[in-house]
Amino acid sequence: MTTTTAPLPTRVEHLVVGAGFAGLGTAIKLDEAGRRDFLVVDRGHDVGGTWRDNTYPGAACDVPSQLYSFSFAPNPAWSRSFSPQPEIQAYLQRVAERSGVLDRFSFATSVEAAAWDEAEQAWRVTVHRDGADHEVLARFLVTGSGGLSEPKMPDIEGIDSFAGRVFHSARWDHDADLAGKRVAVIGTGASAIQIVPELQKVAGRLDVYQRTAPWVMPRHDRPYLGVEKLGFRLVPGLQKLYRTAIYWGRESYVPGFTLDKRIIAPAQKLALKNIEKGITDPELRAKVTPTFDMGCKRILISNTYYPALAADNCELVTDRIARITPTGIVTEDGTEREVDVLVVATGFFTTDQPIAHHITGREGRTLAEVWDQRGMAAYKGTTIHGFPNLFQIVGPNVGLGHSSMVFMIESQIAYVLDALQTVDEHAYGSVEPKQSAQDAWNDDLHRRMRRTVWSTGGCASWYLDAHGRNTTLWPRTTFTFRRLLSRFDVEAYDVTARRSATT
Ligand code: N01
Repeated sequence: MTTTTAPLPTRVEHLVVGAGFAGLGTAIKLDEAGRRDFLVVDRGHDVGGTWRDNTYPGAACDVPSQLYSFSFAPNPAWSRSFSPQPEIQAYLQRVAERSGVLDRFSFATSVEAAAWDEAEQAWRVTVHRDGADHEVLARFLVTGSGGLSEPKMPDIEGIDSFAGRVFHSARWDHDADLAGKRVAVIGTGASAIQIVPELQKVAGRLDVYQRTAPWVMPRHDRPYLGVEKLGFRLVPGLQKLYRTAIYWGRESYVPGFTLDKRIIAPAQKLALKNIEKGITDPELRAKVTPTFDMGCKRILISNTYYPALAADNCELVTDRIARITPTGIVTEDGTEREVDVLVVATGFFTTDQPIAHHITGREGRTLAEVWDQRGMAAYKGTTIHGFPNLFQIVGPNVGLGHSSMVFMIESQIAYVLDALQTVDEHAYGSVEPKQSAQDAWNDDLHRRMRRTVWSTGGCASWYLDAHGRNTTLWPRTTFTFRRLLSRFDVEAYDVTARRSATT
């Protein structure tokens, strides 16, 4: 437990929202650059972000461990090729403690509002802590609050009337007694397929409510051998080598994969084999066979999901849910299945980011209002026209379906640091991307997007917004992203001169 609660200043140079990979990485790099006047706020009680919040049984990363760490803080302690959640959380706690930045972290602190103050050339931010609001004036606002941080409960009739325990996968109720109980899981996404095999082992009966069958590939996970772990510890270059090899392996096929059905077909065959291996019943096999192109939704990996569904105490329910009663779930065919505990693994608010409702830009409109009209959009996924001195880590179209977000986050942090240095060198008061630069960036993105499996694959996914536009994923390689963000391109920005040096 790393909790510290810094005093809340009235003025600060940089205010960072969130203490996950994005916020923690930003704090460390600000500190390293000598920009020590920062405050990181997080509504939780520890660092870790999504890895702090998702503590459900079976929670693990589906990206190889070697990629899932900061490049500047390699982790020779990974126990296996795909790390379980407690290891990632412990890693982030260790990095935070060793980096010496925690004295500027304020936990249990939520951002209520942030409004651009033109006269001050700063963000007037209202944060809530210890039952009271505090105002902090910050020249730069960096949000690292994450695209998968706000759980989405399903809008199912009667859910509030359920008399047993009900909770979202990202807010696991560890006091819920599941042993021998009748448990239901709604959803079959990345979270659910990790939860189901664990619940199947302990529940008396388990009903899994599937709306859309996902593609599930085999999970090539294994514990690291003693000799590998020793190698990681003694030869830092070895870990780098693993990391680079995995990167290149992934990056070399991904752009083609998203565009070319001939490349998708062999992968689908592998996944169909995974079904055959895990399930013998032809009826169940048919139910779990996806009806859209692989990649259209996030590709899942598991060796235990299908065998769990095939177990005697498990039922895969594919009839649509009609309503929830105090005692169970009624499907559209009229069947009611009684249940003691209801686990809702229905995902997150992704294209309607809650933080966007709290940030008010130069023209007095919130980010949510601007995005509501035009769709979620930023320049280089990081800066937004109308919102000076605001930097979003993991902003629009920065997400990945295939590789490590940590690489993307580090690319953005480097861009932000370069921007801050440019601002200092030229004594700018504010920087804000030109509308034309932002539009050109997004036009290009969405032109590329039209040909990808995310648009043509025949599915509805959380990658798409209400207008059917993919505003969450990056459609090119991660290396291209890094190259495009390798320098703060001030020519794409409107700048103002600094009026006062008081903030
Ligand atoms: O959420 P999801 P998730 N009635 O949105 C169903 C990351 N992640 O928490 O497909 C019935 O993917 C919905 O059905 P459908 C990863 O990026 C990473 O599982 O929309 N069902 C779907 O099956 C991932 O993509 C790891 O038809 C309803 C499910 O609920 C992201 O988090 C691990 C419903 C939601 O799936 C989100 O994954 C876990 C309704 N009303 C998660 N509403 C790693 O390993 C929704 N569903 C790194």
